[in-house]
Amino acid sequence: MTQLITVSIAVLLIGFILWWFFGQHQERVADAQIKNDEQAPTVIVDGGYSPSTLILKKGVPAKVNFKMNDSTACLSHVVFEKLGIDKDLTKQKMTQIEIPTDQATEFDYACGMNMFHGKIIVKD
Ligand SMILES: [Cu+2]
Repeated sequence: MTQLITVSIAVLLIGFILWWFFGQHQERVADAQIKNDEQAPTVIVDGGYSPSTLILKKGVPAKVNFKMNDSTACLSHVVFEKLGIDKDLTKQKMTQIEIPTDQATEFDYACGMNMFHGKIIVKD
């Protein structure tokens, strides 16, 4: 009986470790909705970026809203290196960032410390 309990706990523990390492870091990809010839998707900032990969339609003006649900200093800034953008997300609940969609490309962004990463893909 004791053995059975030990084995059960071990299996649960292994399952938890697997979930922790592989489950949590699963990438979420989302397509932006187009409304009135504009796309204004929302990225939720809470212990990371959700969705971590956002797909925008090429040629449609895009403003990405970063909704700040995180209170740690780590995620307080969002940095788009390629665009020269470094925004403080803690000033307001929602921060709008304009993303050029004139050509198919990818924009990587990160928190101010380059620990959390997200990606915006512009494509046809
Ligand atoms: Cu950070």
